[in-house]
Amino acid sequence: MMKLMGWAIALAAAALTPAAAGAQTPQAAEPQATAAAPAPAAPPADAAAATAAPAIDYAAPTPGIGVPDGRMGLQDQVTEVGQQAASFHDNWLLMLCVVISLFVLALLAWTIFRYRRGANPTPARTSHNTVIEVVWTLVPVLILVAIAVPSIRLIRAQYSPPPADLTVKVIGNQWYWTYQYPDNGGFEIVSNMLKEQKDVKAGDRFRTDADGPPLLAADERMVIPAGKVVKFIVTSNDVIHAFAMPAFWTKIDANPGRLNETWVKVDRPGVYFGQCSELCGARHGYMPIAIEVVPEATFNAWLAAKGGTPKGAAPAVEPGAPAAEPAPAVEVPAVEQPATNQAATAQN
Ligand SMILES: [Cu+2]
Repeated sequence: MMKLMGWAIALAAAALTPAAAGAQTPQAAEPQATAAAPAPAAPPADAAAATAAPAIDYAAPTPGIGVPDGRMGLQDQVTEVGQQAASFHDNWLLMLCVVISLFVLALLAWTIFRYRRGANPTPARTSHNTVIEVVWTLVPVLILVAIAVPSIRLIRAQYSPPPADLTVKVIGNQWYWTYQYPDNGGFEIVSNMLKEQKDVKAGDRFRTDADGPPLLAADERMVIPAGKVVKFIVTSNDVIHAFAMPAFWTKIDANPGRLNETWVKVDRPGVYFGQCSELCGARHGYMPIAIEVVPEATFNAWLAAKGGTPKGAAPAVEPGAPAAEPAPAVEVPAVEQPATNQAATAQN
């Protein structure tokens, strides 16, 4: 009985592993209290003064959503797959583990007390009991089936994405991320961690609380539209990195020479933070991922500011709709991304 229940628990734990992998260890632990930015929609006031001003007003982080806040357990999930997975983990797997563990503990305690030598001087010589043997075989099988069915359903949801509205190619580099938008003219965003004020030269841009927590804030965020299916093609330029965004239930390796694919659909506008999650060298801990989810009009404005175009811009005029409006006026002129990653070069 014990042995089989042990196997059942081990298998349950194995089934749990992908779920646990989605959880983020809040590595930037100490700054989280200070990361609570005032208002979710407050634009970073000082951004304009910086050398690399973002093309749109970035959202300030919302405490507790998309930002690690030191709590135990999973971050609040903002994708449907993430919500399913978190619920599967919290309400089913974890509960099952607790119930099985308590049951085994109770059996153990009962055996120790009831059948100790003092209370039971002549041990029974029973060696077979058909009913119990059938039960301890069938019950674990049923438990595993009860885990496997929702688990496989979740895997199917994760790996059979709906048709993508947008594709972003995510490339890991030592030690920063680049994001390419092949559907939108193929421009590229270079995203570096924002340093603290004490670590930069006078006049250089540094992190503020509106940018995000220390070690998680990035100078350029990946911007994606809200409510759209976004496909991430993930690869690397050098060593293995991993593209992880805990609030999206997304974690996938970035392998040089290979393309991995994952997808998200986020309805809630805002900024979300993740990190490279594969030990990739000396500055592994300094290549955060910041994703800004914005309404589509803002996304198009951002595209225009980056020199990109909406997907299928020219032919895509819906019948009956007025001629495609030009992207809303953007004050910041379109600036070419520098060919070299100066910030990364400077810090490496
Ligand atoms: Cu990395």
